[in-house]
Amino acid sequence: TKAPLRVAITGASGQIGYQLLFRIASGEMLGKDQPIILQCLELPQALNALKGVSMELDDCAFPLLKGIVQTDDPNRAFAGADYALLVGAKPRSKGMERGQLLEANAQIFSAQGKALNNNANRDTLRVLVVGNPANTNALIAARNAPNIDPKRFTAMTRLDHNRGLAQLADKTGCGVTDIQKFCIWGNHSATQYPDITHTTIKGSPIKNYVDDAVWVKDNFIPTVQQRGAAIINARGASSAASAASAAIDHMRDWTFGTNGQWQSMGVYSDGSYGADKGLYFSFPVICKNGNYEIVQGLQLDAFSKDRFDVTRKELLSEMDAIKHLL
Ligand code: NAX
Repeated sequence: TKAPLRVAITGASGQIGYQLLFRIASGEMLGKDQPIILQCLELPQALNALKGVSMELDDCAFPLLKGIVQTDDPNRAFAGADYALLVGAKPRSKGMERGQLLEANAQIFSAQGKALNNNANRDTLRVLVVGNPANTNALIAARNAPNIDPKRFTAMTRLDHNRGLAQLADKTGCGVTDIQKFCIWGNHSATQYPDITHTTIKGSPIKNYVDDAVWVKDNFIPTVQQRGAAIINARGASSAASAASAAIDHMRDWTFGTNGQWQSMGVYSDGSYGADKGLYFSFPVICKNGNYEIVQGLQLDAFSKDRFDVTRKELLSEMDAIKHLL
């Protein structure tokens, strides 16, 4: 039998945490034969709620769950961590400006980056930042962890990717697994660029199924970009189960591979396609042997280049707003 892996989750008693913990504990992220220890971080005022969640986890009698740590100390939560899902973040409060939101989160993620650096299992660690602004939070955490390879930090755009697949499946009447070579470029925000220019369906170019540039520009792209807001309007709360599902997909694929298929991940930019080196930027990636690689050699048309630049500039401006903390 395998030794347990340590999975740290911040914001563990929040809405996404409540959807995430049970699926991780049941083996959906790391496999049905992989024992795990959950290491949950929460704010002091949420520790009581976390205790309740932990009681429910006990009550599921998950065979793979070998322990639950409940703490408000990042050093304890990240001790020996093999995986870290950074979900907890400061939400935008009324009247708060964008710069203030970036700053408040930069404080949280710089502290967590340091705690990861000092406590996590640096050689195996995989970090996924879910808490918004996810890409810039990943940048700050990574910069504050000088002894960890920056490629071990990632930001979540898999929910955006999955949203795009669902829209395309609906439009074409095909299954989501028939759709390949779709990707999200850039920031997890309304400037993200969901790109179908390379997409195939059942192996043939998507234009054989959807040949409607107006639908792509005026319907598909804004629907994917604005999906988070549409969920809030309908549900009265932000996406939680779908976000947790995407986080599981991201970590599972990073670990076990994508069989040559593209997925989207916010990763450390090596300068590919002109995305400034060092930004955490969503690219099409292929995962293999426990690593990911940015898909190379794609041609971006003029429309794609414009969209790419908008989201790239937004990420640069986010970095600029918190540069004093880097
Ligand atoms: P909730 O407010 O329900 O839960 C957040 C939890 O984090 C709370 O329990 C809070 O006590 C805790 N927390 C806050 N600061 C913390 C800190 N410094 N250390 C440890 N815990 C802390 O939010 P939820 O709906 O779960 O969303 C969590 C984050 O995910 C938000 O930032 C949200 O914007 C972001 N999202 C990101 C998505 C993505 O695709 N990247 C999609 C879904 C989601 O909107």
